[in-house]
Amino acid sequence: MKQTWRWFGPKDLVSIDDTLQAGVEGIVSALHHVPTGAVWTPAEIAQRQREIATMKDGSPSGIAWDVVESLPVSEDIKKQQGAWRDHIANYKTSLRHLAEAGIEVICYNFMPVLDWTRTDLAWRRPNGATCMRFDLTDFAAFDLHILKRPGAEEDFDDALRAAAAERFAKMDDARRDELAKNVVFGLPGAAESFSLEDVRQHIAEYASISEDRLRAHLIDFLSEVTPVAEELGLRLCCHPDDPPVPLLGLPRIMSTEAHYAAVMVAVDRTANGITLCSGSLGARPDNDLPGMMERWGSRVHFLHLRNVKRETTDIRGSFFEDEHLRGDTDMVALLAAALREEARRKAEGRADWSIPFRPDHGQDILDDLGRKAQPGYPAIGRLKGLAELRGAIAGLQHGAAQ
Ligand code: CS2
Ligand code: MN
Repeated sequence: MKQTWRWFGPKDLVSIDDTLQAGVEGIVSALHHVPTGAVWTPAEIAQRQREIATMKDGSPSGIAWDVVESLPVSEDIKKQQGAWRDHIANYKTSLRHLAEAGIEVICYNFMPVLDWTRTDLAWRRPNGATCMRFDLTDFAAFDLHILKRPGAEEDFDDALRAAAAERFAKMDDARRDELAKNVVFGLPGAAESFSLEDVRQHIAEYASISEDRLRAHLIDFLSEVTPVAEELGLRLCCHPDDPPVPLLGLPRIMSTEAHYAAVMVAVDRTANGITLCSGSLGARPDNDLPGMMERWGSRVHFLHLRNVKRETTDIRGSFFEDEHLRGDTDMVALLAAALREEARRKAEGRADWSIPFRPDHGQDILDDLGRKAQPGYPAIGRLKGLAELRGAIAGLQHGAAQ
């Protein structure tokens, strides 16, 4: 398995030099500054490749841009409105340019409006570390009393509505502002400028889009771009919904194994693949991550290894981002399934036998506390996660060799 690391570009507080000391073998990056829907030009792609290939003192880093995360899918494509056909044409052009640059793995997601959603970006653990957390009562308080979304009452039962009202009443203004900022933070582009009115507007535009319709739009998109990806030798991989439940009245279609199965079967080509994110899917007790890897491994082109601790047994509940080998996902079993998949691919002679993975998020620990890196992306917590995963892989491989 190839040990990769997400790098946000030259503005990232964690440098390429840092990643080398973490033992990273490849980089996951994106052209975050290019507006969604526009073409990624060969010049922009080449520039990012040079940035990754070079250390601060100008010497070669020896690592390359292996995975694109994300080549984003526009809201117009998701809704099939406005410029969606142009955006699909541009997506194909960007794929061509990426293939010409030698990049093969392309991650994207199909979450309407939102990317990931949390209520706390720095929730204190008993040992002083901080992590990201999703608290369902806080989230309901946001939806019902801060966003005041029409129809929100129907999403929560009596007990949860009462708990949310009580929680909201006890929050001071600072926490109310912070909660709104945290929830909105995971919206693409939201860090700059997203008012609550903007959020309401974006949500309202999905009023007539059911889950089935959104799924049909994803399948239409994939029917267009997968053959192009295949011809170019690329592998597309869809990241799951995070958390994997409907939120804010928006349809969600990539939250479970059944959701993935429907889309994998509808466009049944290897180039139409999966980003198996154990941190996202693991927030639901009915998602069996090692089993999904076993059953769908041949279509998994990228792994996000992160662990969450669920705080209830409900399908939709509170959770926090735990250390990589703690939490509710059996990470060693998931790694073992991934190694078995690699062995199968090798036996079949597949050129893509090596599956890239990244430690996904990490907790803030040691000197990263208060350092204000991108939430979820501190240097040391991810380094620790990667080191633990590397150790588990070495143990499994050693065991297999006995
Ligand atoms: C990532 C996602 O930071 C994260 O949680 O796993 O934001 C991911 O990059 C996108 O959803 C992929 O399109
Ligand atoms: Mn992920």
